[in-house]
Amino acid sequence: MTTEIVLMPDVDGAGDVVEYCIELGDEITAGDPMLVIESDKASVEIPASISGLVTEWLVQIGDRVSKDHPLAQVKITAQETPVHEPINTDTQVETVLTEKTAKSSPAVLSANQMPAPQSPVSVTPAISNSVIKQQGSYYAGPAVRKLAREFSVNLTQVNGTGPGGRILKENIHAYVKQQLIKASQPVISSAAIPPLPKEDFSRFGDTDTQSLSSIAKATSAHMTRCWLNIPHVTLFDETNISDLEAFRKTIQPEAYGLEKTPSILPFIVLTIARALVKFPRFNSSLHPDGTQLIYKQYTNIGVAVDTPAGLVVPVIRNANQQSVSQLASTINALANKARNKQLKIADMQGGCFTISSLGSNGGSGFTPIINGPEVAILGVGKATIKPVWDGEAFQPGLLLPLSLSFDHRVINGAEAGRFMAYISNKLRDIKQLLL
Ligand code: CAO
Repeated sequence: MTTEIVLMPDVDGAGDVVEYCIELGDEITAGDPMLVIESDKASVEIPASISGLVTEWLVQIGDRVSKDHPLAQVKITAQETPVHEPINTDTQVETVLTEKTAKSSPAVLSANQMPAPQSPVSVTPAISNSVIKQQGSYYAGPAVRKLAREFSVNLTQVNGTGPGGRILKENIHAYVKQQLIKASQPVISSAAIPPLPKEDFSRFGDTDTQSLSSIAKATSAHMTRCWLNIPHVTLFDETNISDLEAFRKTIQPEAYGLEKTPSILPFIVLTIARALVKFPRFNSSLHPDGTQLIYKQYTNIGVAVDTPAGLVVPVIRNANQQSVSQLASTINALANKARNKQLKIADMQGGCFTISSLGSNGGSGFTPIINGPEVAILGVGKATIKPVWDGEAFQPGLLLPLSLSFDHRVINGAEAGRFMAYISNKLRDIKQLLL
């Protein structure tokens, strides 16, 4: 029996040993991966050039190695003289480019970069066919890659929970399980959306991963569906609510059985309810086959409520038939139920139009996502005092920013403009709204 030394082949520069693919004493066959090295460009599996028993590692994890560095001692177990495996151009040595390299010129390792086998020591055969993963990078050992190949799993899609984000076998199992569950569920989006690249944030500092609440998960899936399925257009306006605000301040809440003065919101809800009657297209939904509009004969308005568990949208029934004080009381009751997690599914169903008011928090405008299958949503920003031209001079006015997102399959810009003008005028002239 003879002993031979396996040398590092030419892999286009030096790299660090990051993983042994086999144990000491293991029997290897020429072509089997022996270890993985990682350079600033790629992770590369180094295959054995000869068959035999690995008796000693000549490198440690973390060692920097370059061409001709001794890697391992191998005892040749076969009777005959060892035969160095010829270069097999079909052998795949997986090379995983880092993002840095992928963005610049990909360094494809080719057969003609490799040295010819030498005697008496063995040199790993040429790395003949590099497989370049262009969508993000990953780290995975050979056994994991083999398992991934068996399941036809694209490793760039798998979250690695091992050290430094390395992909483990259990990550593959979890991924396959997740895909099977997904396949048994209805398809969420009609388009094939390329995934965002995965990032290992721990490379840049400490991280803390927390699960989303069930409300947040549901919101995430619903918002994604709405965003992907509905062609949104958003129209902006500002309306002078100085009179409304002055009137609001005169309201004695006790006189109406209210705990506190109604905010601007019930006035906006009432305005929208009236607008839905005047502009019935805004109170419709597109039939799923896209050929019919379903007009609703009721004015149920959803109000987005921010709660510690996430965003929920309880629905005010027949808002057009309620007074401002009734609406104030209804909104208050629903918001309290929402914050105390007491809303029932039915409280959040049957809406025709949604209002998302960020006003008390701040922000001069935003583009709200339509709460499909509704066809429009009103975003309300924070009212601020601004100069308003009255025809002769600038006067201070309390201006309320409004943003109306509409489904452009159902509503065109001119209709949206008329809808916006209507609600702007009603909110500006409080008498018109209340009479
Ligand atoms: N500009 C300036 N002030 C405003 C305002 C606006 N647009 N909207 C409300 N305010 C004022 C109110 O008038 C009230 O003033 P007073 O104390 O003088 O009466 C004060 O801000 C507090 O209002 P509020 O927030 O308690 O009540 P609301 O009726 O305006 O809103 C609710 C109720 C439930 C909608 C709100 O608490 C909430 O959860 N908003 C968040 C909605 C959200 O997150 N939307 C985002 C969806 S997209 O992620």
